[in-house]
Amino acid sequence: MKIENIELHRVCMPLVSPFRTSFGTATERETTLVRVVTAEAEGWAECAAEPDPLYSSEFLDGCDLVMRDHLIPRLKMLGDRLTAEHVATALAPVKGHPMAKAVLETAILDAQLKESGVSFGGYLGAVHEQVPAGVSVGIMDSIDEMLDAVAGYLAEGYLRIKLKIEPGWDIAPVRAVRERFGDEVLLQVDANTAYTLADARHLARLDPFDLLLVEQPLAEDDILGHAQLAKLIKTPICLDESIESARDAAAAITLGACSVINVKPARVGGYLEARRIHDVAAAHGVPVWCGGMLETGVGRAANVALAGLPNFVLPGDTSASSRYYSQDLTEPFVLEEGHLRVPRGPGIGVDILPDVLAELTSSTTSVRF
Ligand code: NPG
Repeated sequence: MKIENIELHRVCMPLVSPFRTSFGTATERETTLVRVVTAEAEGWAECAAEPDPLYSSEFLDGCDLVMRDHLIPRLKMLGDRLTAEHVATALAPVKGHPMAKAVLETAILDAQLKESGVSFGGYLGAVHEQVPAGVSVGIMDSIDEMLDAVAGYLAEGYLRIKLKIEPGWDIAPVRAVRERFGDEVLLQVDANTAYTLADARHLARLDPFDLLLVEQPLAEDDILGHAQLAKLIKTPICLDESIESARDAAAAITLGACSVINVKPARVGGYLEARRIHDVAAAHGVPVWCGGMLETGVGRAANVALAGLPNFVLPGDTSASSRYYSQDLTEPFVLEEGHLRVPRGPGIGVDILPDVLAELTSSTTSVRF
């Protein structure tokens, strides 16, 4: 494939409500959209990194810099041999930076699939036309406020609730949701690394609430700690931040550190590695689900396609556009009886709305090939 040009568009989107996790509160979502222009098509993807390196070591300005000065020059060296399948190998000498690598690979894959008329779902091996949608509920100022939010999401049709937790906001919100909405609601919690193994006895107090899983309770590099914790609590442990590759997934499963995996393509360097994690987990009988990073319609489209693969058996953080944005960058993803439809058009299968993009863009950088 012959690339003519790669552009980086910095955009900032207001969130419909503040989103608080154990590592901070977001009121807007800033991202870099990558546009890859070829003779016959253009591919789009969005960077999942946040402005500050709090979820992981990557951050948005760092991603832009590493793309411009280190990653894109290596892609240029491939010339016409450049395809999405060659991107990871070409970029491997650059250590780390999975989110920066992922956005480039994804934009190139989008352009490539648009050239050949194949959808993301078709390329990745999706077997479902629609996927069940869960919703992630941030930490709030009061239990009542949180219960109102959960009531609203359940009324909209969301099929699974994920509560963000941290020390001081864990047992009480879970108990309150169970008391108000009953045992039938699919419920899970996400700690974003906020606990240590010394909290095992406290985390065991979640056991009676029949949660689907507790996500990333301990530090990302504490695989052994998760394996030990798994012996001390009954709630299944799901890993997110700890899993950056299929090799990580195989190791964590083998060591008993997790029995569920949250697959976020951005965290693992792209959709090709995400699919390998899906395959490794499936081979071990470990279910996976698709995580989210507050994506606009651009990133959501590709995530929904991935979530159509057979071992994505739990509802993902694949919410409707309206969960985060009153105006999305694409036609909005909408809930249909608790599901999102997997786009069927070529590539990611959704188009950017040019007027919205223009309004939200603060800067554009162009690199000629
Ligand atoms: O629905 O897109 C979504 C967000 C789901 O809670 C969510 N994401 O830790 O998984 C997470 C969290 C997150 C958001 C992480 C933004 C990093 C950035």
